[in-house]
Amino acid sequence: MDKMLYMIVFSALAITSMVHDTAAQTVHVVGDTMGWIVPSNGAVAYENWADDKTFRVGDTLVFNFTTGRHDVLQVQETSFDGCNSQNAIGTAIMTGPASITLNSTGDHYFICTFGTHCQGGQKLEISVSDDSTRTPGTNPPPRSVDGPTGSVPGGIVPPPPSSSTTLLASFLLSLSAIALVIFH
Ligand SMILES: *[C@@H]1O[C@H](CO)[C@@H](O)[C@H](O)[C@H]1NC(C)=O
Ligand SMILES: *[C@@H]1O[C@H](CO)[C@@H](O)[C@H](O)[C@H]1NC(C)=O
Ligand SMILES: [Cu+2]
Repeated sequence: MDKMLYMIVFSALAITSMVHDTAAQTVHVVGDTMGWIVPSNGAVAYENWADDKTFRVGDTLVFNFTTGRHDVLQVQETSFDGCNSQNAIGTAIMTGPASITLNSTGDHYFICTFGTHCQGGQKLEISVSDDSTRTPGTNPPPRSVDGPTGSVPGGIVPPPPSSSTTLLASFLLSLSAIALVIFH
């Protein structure tokens, strides 16, 4: 009977943490419908795009570009300013659309290494804050997709934590509480 009890408690905890995790991330489609291109108005385009957004650890950036026309490379600030690939962080992603999960806090810099695209303004600077800076006491926003398209490559957006999942989690939690009382 003890084994059963542990199993119930464990699944309840696992599901609860799953629900918690999926509630936190946001998918940001860089430039929204503009995608990842050389903007007609230069670098200000992506500055404006990033301006009113909050990026947090666990969020995903989607660089939407045509494979073979552009790429994405994360670099350090000096290379971002000078538009070169010298201080690269990792390797360039050549296949579009490219999804990049933000795993660390601080400033993140991305450029396109094709021709003079970066000089033309195809560069993105964002500041990533800690996941825990979400206002306590308020419900975190559900996993959502920025921008008007509402779709990600492949067209699959993980559903927001549904009330049925939450219900299942609370059901299992109550079940384990009951089991504790009965089998103790
Ligand atoms: C972030 O972490 C995920 C999962 O560990 C990994 O797949 C991904 O490559 C990481 N992203 C970056 C930009 O390091
Ligand atoms: C990427 O761009 C294509 C062509 O403009 C568009 O059809 C698609 O919806 C875009 N994908 C995303 C995630 O915005
Ligand atoms: Cu480019």
